[in-house]
Amino acid sequence: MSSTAPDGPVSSGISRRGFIAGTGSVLGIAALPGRATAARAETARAAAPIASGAHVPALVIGTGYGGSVAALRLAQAGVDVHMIEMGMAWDTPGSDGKIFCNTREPDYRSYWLRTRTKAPLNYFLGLPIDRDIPRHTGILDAEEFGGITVYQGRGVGGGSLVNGGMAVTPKRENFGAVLPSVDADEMYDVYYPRANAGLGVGTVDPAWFDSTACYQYSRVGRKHAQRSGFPFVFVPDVYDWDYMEQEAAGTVPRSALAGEILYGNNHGKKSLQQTYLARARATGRVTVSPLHRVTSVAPAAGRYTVVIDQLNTTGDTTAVKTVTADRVFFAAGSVGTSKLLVRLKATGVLPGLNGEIGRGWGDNGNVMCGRANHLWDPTGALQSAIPCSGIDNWAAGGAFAEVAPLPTGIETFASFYLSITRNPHRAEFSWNAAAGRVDLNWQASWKRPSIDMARTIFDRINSREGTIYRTDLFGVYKIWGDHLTYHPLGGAVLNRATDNYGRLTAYPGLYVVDGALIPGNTTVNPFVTITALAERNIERIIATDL
Ligand code: FAE
Repeated sequence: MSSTAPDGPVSSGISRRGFIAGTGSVLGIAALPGRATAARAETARAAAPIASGAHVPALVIGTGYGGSVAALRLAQAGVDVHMIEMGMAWDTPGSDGKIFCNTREPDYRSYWLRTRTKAPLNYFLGLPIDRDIPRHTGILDAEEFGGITVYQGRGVGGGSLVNGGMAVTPKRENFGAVLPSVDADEMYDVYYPRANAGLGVGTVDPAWFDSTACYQYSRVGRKHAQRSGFPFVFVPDVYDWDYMEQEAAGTVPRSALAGEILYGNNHGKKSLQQTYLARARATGRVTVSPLHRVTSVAPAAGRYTVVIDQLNTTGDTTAVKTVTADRVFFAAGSVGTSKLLVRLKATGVLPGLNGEIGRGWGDNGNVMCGRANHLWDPTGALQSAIPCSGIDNWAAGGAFAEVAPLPTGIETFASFYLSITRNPHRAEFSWNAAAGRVDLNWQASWKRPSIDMARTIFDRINSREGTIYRTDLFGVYKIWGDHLTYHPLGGAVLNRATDNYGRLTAYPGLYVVDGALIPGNTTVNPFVTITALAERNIERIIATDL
């Protein structure tokens, strides 16, 4: 599998219909690129990875939400952008003809440089389900710190490659706690709508939801929530809902209905590759270097010197490149950006970064659990891997719970949930000089408040339904999946580590544009807020700094 290959035409692994659907909603709000622009886009796609000695006006570290928004808007403003991405391009099918592997059959494509899978839900019926795999630059990183495993996407598209696509705008009354220094009116009038349009967000058709076998598990979740008096809400998603209906009808290849999610969706999901990044590339001004990892950013005569390792697919460094950039945008995700900035400050490369660097990191209060239903409440052998609903007990109990799938392909009689909770704990990244790495001081016991908040929902449901918690999903007799997060946030918090628009003010031309800006919690799933904040900040930066 050639992993550095540039993007080709729509590959056989992604259906043309799915691709067009994916880009269509975006192209609908943007002018179609003209022939000259399209030709330049082709040139960008064919471009070789960045060369040592190159100079670029804008260098973006990472290709997730923050990076993709920054790249698109800079390019539209006439700035040439080079994006550096440590993960693979994910544009070339493997020997099975598919780009991504299935959640039920993880192979070399599944994990980032591991020799054994580390499934978030790692037991079933009390038995461990992890298996050996070849070490490869796979798509999902399970990065282990002392007290928590942080799951992140690796590749062109960042977290959008592996996530559930749940695209949730926080309730307005909760926004003040999410980003206290940001004008809520502007966000809800301008930037959240812009982000939702750019991401191609949609909601399941309620009539289809009520009739399809693949959301039986969600309907059971609704029944149980409502009988206990909790508000049940539909949750928007970037999955193409028309495509999913066709999957259910058997007229197109299945993705969500074939259990694809954690290791990528071969069809249906509008990842950033199909939305923001497609538009960015169509400008002809954006080039991407996959399998390149930034290791240093240092000031040099009014510019920045950026050191980059080129990787092969077993994770070895095959070349070290040095380039210069007028501006550098840190978009390596909450963990990636925080680790870089903390190390560069502590090792004297960027000593002027302020004391807030590395602080304010939170897990968005993530905690998982399952409930064992009665035999008359089956949740279905066929489950869409894309969640579409939640239980909102934020105001009363500090928890918002996704009704999540267990797409095992067999009837489990289980209801499964990922809760986002108002966990008050915040951790700090620090440089461990002896070990030569960045540590995070999160404590495993800090999940206790999250469990208590999730219990405000599920204790009541269990009591009403006469059901119990599953104890076989996270170990032997272990109820709570409290060892992980999917939603790392913070580490370079807005208006503390940066100014109120993400500028690292000690170093003009350095910016943070990703989830590192958000102080630990978004009350709901985070990527719409990350996208909207990036839209707000880059608009200001383009207007005033360029
Ligand atoms: P992110 O998307 O993580 O992108 C950072 C990129 O930078 C990655 O591609 C990295 O490989 C790359 N990178 C890191 N370090 C370097 C370096 N040194 N040099 C070059 N490249 C580098 O950042 N959120 C939702 O809102 N809804 C969901 O349904 C949802 N489900 C999720 C399910 C899973 C399994 C996971 C893991 C996450 C989920 N999330 C969900 C979280 C969401 O994907 C995440 O908040 C965003 O992706 C974060 O966006 P950023 O732009 O901050």
